[in-house]
Amino acid sequence: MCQVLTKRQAKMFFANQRLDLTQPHVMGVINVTPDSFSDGGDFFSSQTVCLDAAMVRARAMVDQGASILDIGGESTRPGADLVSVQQEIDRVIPIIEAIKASLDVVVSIDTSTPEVITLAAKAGAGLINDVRALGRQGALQAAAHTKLPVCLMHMQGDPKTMQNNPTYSSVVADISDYFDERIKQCNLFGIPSDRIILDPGFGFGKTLRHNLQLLKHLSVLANKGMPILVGMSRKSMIGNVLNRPVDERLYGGLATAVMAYERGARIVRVHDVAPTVDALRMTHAIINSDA
Ligand code: 8Y7
Repeated sequence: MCQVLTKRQAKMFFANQRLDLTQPHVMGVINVTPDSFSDGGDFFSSQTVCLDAAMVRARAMVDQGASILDIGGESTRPGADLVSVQQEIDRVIPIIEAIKASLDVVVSIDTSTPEVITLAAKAGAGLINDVRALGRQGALQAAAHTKLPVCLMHMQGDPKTMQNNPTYSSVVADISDYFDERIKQCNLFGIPSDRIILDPGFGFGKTLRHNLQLLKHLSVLANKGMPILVGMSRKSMIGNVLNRPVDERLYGGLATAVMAYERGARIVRVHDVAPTVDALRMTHAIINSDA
């Protein structure tokens, strides 16, 4: 079991909300894209976002125990269409505003775009979740200016080509080195380490073997002392092991969530909130029992 966060690191402020990261937290995925991998188009009708449908999903996830909702307007699936900055803004800002107006939950903005980072923070977002680890021009400055926590995710290559024969000398050590470099950059631009969350980026430029190795040895990354976030829900690493289509990966996904939590992850990004909350509450009770 990993208890790697100090008391100070265990409490993190997400805009006006504080989360105790000694406990497991479930982040529910709300994709406002027409083309995301496992839930694209749920809230779209003739290319327009359906705010009401997205809010029904958001409310259900909060009722089921999600403490964070991750709002994304740009699909990072291999080969997905590029969206313009304005399109991304039009997709995500109304839903952030609607959630903040009626639900008690941390809103995470899944974006790499500096303009979206700035506007999402103004609309009430409490976390910046960037699969490009603030690597786009201007993203570090924009994120620093918001004073919000950031999740730095590792990706090898870019979404179009990342699954073409990804290679590492050692996947865990390489990603650890990558994080050290990105943390240094964040610090230089005014994002202190106590506002940084790390995510190894399951499925982003990784073979099945790399993904399994990363999960098995996740505690190496957790030992850096920063909170770890993981996203494996419905991903092909589950599909490839179990030979199951995307809508039959829940049970496999629960196994990954439990193992990640036991190895130090504190935020688990999922599509299926209720079952994951139960699995992690149960795991937490066992780990913290004095028997
Ligand atoms: C992740 C993510 C996606 C992940 C973080 C999908 C936006 C692909 N995956 N963000 N986003 N971590 N932090 O299948 O693993 O959900 S999109």
